[in-house]
Amino acid sequence: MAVPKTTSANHSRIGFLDLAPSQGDFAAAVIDGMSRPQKSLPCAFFYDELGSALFDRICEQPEYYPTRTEQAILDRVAAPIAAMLGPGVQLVELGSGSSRKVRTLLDRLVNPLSYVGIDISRDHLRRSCDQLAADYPWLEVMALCADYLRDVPVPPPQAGIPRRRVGFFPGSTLGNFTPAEAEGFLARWRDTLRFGGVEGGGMLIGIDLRKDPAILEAAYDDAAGITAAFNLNLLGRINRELDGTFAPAHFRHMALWDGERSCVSMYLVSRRDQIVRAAGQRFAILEGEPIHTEDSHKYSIEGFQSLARRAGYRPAAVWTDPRALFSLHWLEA
Ligand code: AVI
Repeated sequence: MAVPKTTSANHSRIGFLDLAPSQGDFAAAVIDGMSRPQKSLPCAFFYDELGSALFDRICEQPEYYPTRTEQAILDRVAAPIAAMLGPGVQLVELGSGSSRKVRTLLDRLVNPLSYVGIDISRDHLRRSCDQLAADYPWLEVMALCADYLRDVPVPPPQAGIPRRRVGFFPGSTLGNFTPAEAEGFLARWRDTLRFGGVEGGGMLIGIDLRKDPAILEAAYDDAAGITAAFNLNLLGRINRELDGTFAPAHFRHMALWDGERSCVSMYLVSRRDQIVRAAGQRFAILEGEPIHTEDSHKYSIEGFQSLARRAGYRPAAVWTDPRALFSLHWLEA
């Protein structure tokens, strides 16, 4: 973990706190994953500068329905949500990325006290929080570069004690954890959302729903090849940052629906027998051998609400779209 640094950007109401994982964590994860019988690379490392930009392009692909569907739900229900939350909220966005969807909420919330954007991709985070602070000059904005899977010390607003702390976790990113990890993660964040005994906190979270496997597999293997480029960029990142010798052309992208585990799994499949070096190690990879890179779990509404209950929340409201592709949940902490 890097030494925390707090700096103020050019905007008077924006702060920056750097708790980003170190390069050593990336190297250790690559060595560990590539040494397993079923090789794997952790999806948290997709999001370097290029990976974050590719993810933004995935969200615009016609096959990738989650982003626009969740945005449409938010457009419809942001006003009632804002009325329910009331004034004085500290809004904490997990994996804030380009901080687009949160604007729909910020436009409706009554005098929110502060916004904290947490993301692992430092420059992307800084740029989007700078832009947010410029567009919402009355708002206290904190950019927190951190891995929100770990314990993140969320600073209270400078402006005083919030009436409630609200976690905003859109995009069904929770689906990238196993259900057990998701439960543990929600339980840990529950403590953060109930900080200092402040009542009324909760999590507003987007969850992708189970559906026709053909729709799901297409969403993770778009015709324009953007998801393939996003997946292959993980190898490019290893080359750039860990002295890797991966030839991305020697791998192909694959996305498969696994009905039993209720997830779409992504792999990079080797096109030939090859020896690859990375982080000072050699790895032998066989033709046809898959390197697992990501699982994206899909839930039923009831299945997700049970998981949230086990994590200590009270599922208080859920909104969905007319085709029931996606769901947005309000979980009381
Ligand atoms: C960030 N996360 C929710 C995306 C998903 O749908 O699982 C990541 C992604 N992977 C491929 N396409 C999008």
